[in-house]
Amino acid sequence: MAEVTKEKESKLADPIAASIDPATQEMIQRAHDLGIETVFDRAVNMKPCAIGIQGICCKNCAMGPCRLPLPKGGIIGEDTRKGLCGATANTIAARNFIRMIAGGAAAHSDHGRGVAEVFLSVARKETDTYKIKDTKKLISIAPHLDVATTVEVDGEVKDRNIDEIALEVAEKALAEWGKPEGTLYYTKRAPKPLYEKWKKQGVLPRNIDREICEIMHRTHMGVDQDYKNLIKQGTRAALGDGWGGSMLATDLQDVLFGTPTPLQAEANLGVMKEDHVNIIVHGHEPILSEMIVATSQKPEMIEYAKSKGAKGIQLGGICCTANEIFQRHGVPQAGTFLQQELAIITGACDAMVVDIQCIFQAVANVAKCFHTKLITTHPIAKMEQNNVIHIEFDEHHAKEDAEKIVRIAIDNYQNRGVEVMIPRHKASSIGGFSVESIEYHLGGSFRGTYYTLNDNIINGRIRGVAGVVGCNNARTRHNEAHIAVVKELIKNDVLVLTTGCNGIACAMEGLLTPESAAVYCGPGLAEVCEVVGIPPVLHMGSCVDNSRLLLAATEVVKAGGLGNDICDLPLAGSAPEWMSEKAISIGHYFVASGVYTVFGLHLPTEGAPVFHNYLSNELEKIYGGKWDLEADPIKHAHLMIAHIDKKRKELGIDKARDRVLMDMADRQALGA
Ligand code: SF4
Ligand code: MSK
Repeated sequence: MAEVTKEKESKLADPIAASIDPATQEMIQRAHDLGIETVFDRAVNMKPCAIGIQGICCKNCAMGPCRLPLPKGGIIGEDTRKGLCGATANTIAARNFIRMIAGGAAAHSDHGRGVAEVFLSVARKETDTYKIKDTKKLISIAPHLDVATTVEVDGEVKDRNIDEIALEVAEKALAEWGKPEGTLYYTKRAPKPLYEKWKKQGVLPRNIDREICEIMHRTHMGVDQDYKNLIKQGTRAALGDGWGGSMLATDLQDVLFGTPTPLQAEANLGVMKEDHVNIIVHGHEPILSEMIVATSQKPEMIEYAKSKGAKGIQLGGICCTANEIFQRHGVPQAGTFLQQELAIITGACDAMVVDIQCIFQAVANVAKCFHTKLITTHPIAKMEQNNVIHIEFDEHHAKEDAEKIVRIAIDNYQNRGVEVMIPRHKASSIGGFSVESIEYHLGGSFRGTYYTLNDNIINGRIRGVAGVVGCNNARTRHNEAHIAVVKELIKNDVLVLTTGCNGIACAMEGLLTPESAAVYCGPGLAEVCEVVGIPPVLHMGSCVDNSRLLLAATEVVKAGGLGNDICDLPLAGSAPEWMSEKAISIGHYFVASGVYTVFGLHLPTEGAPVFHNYLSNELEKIYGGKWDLEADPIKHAHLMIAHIDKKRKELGIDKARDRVLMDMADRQALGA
């Protein structure tokens, strides 16, 4: 007789252990009270695979999966582990790692392709739904795609017709995904020494799609068996993301929807309003969210909402859609990646509208417990559950689609149950620091450079700059590492640039306000923030907008006084709570651009010590940047600070900082 196994009893997550955020804790408790399971509970009940987490499980052919656990006590002598085909742990970990890069680069770049296609439609005047909003940005990016912005007529140089520029930019940009010859245009935007390194190493991306495709080929059973050669292709694909697909996505979005400038908003689940129709927009592409924002602000829609008994329409964003509509419209950020189910559990979410990336399939199950309409909108991202509505969104019918979606939400307002519980917690925030607006705030428009920023780095008030980015991960306490790393950095006078869910976490913690500088910063950074009127943490947008960080670093190099290349700068990168393949692609293009990059949690390379060492030590000799790993947030921040100090020393500016940090008593003693 077959043995009957008793189903294991599910445990519930401890709300306090699961998150540092009080709104999240309240909602986890409410989920328990209502008997609704969330990601926090699933994380308690399902442990990750100990071999997979170290990157040493291969399932690239049907002779596997081949699992190569590290022997107890580590490798002593020769590493003899092999898969059935003979693949070593290094080969397997490198193949898995670059497949993650391929996944991440594909996600960013396919998003970018979608934007480029809409841009081409606009340039061809096939749609009037979207328009070119920022012609100044269009003219600024055109030369980087080899598109002329002037013409010579009868010996006289004149401005070229803007429609012609737009069309040529659109065609050249879209061709970057599949051009048969040459290399990506935007790689030439990098500092020259960096570009030359890439050229010498043979890692200049040929086109965006090809590098991703080649990863899938090389990692197929029995192709590339050399971890160094594999990571070289990973580098080429990651650069095709950072300096290709993502950078094009950011630029073309700015041209279509406007380059962000600082705006004020609020963040956390408390931005939802009980007496309003609440629409949560979740995912990544502003093509959708821009239209939802515009539609929900139309007077006839607000009137329609009032006719149903609501006082108005409240939009809120989750994940990078939150960052996109925050930085361009000041729409509040309802939460990070790990709060998506919780927004529905408030009972006040009348519709959740999703497109692509970072969307839990579980939101459909949670929505079943409430009146919430869950609407998928993208042809490549559907859900199998029968309570999900699919309204395909395309640029030719975008207005009608957006109106249909907003009406569904309004009509649903009256179907709410009695049990609405919106946490009261929210914080004020300022975001929208594009490369251009930082230049304006820190450099002054007349100078048009990052001069003031460099000056303050050289004189030591600002110790250095850190890019802190990335996701939440249910394997660690929600937002704890994000906030601890950022606070430790600003306490030590490191200016933080943030994107993605780290940006939302910082907003929820009140770190995106100029006032937070006096509370959390060291004296040098606090002084700069006070004088210039900026927050110590500058919100630079969504995941694709990590490309803004690359260009900001390039501007710092150009402004002078801090070396000739990104790897010379007192700069470090971090993803304290990463989870997505996109984070690996971002991490790797930062490393290959010369940035010392520290990840939290773990890296899926630890089971292959030789390959892991190659990423953490050897890559630096080639590109100037390297990977590091530290789960403890304070140690994590101090690794970054140590790197920044090392770079200050190499630049000969370490003494300046000692002078700035002398307190008044020291100065008086010196003067005596
Ligand atoms: Fe195993 Fe090699 Fe097949 Fe991977 S490719 S599953 S290591 S036999
Ligand atoms: S949304 S990729 S959880 S940052 Fe871009 Fe957040 Fe990470 Fe998704």
